[in-house]
Amino acid sequence: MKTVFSPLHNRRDVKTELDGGLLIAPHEKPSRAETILARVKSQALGEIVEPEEFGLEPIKRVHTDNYVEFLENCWQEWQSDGKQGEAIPVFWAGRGMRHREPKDIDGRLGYYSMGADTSISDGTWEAACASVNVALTGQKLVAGGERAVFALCRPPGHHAHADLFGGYCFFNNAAIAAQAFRDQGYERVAVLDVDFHHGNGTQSIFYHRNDVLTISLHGDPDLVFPHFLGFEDETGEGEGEGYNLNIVYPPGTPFSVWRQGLETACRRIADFGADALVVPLGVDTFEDDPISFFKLTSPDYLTLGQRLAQLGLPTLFTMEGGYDVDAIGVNAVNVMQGFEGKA
Ligand code: OKS
Ligand code: MG
Ligand code: ZN
Repeated sequence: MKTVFSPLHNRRDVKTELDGGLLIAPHEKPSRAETILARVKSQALGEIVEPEEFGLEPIKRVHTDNYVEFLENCWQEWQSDGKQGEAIPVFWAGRGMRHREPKDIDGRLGYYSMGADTSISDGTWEAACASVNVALTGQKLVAGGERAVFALCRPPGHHAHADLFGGYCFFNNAAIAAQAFRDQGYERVAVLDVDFHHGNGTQSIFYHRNDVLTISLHGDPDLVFPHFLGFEDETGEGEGEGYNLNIVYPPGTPFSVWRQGLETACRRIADFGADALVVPLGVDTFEDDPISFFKLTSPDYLTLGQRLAQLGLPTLFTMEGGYDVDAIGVNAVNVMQGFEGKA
């Protein structure tokens, strides 16, 4: 299997994550991608290709013009304003207030975000664009006949809405790739999000549509991020009714339970008659993940890959979460090797 990788991911290297009242060293750090890449190489998974440049047009099929413009200029505006640290949103439009974009950078940061966990600094824009190019290059390779491709995206994307960043995400790589499949004539695209967290951005982007089926397996949002979306009664709206599926699990969930939801998801994708599959892949479902609460083990990722391959679909994997850096390479590449038949 080919892997798409851009060294530009390392331009995303913030020093702060607001967590538990402290500015900690971010969980979402450059060594994550480098460790996965090293495992791709040591396992000789396949060719490693650099992304092509696709520009902003495919991004704007999913994200709003104003949001894209905000992200491009945010760091410059923050600095021009004389701020000392990294750009962190601290104000939001609460209930009863106006959802209206103000001029001030503090106001705009709140308007375009869902949390204060994701700081912005120099290089965030460049890395986020490179991450989209990684996903779109993978999509192009799959559309060109590759059975499956691993888009080693960083920063991740599945929390990003059409006009919101947060949860370490800026552009929704998986949604942009799914839309690219649609724009190239694929009629029905399935997105199966196996990251520990709800794929709220992807759900939101396609919530009113029946041409992209969105499914996410995740930790109960009553207990974990994103807190305000991802419940099982969210099934889609309008034309999209019945085309969103959330499968929610409690703390301590082992693979034996998690895989039952995977089975439900795979049957739904087969019924849907998908002609392409995008898999936002997080390995923060791992038992030793520092911020999550599922109990998957390294061999379980081989089984996951095997089951996804049985769908028989052209498949694009986009890398999402996973914060036990010691295990992230083995776990992510195990999915690819399981897909290719390794037991
Ligand atoms: C804040 C924790 C915020 C969780 C962000 C989730 C990132 C992720 N301390 N998404 O898939 O892995
Ligand atoms: Mg998920
Ligand atoms: Zn995650």
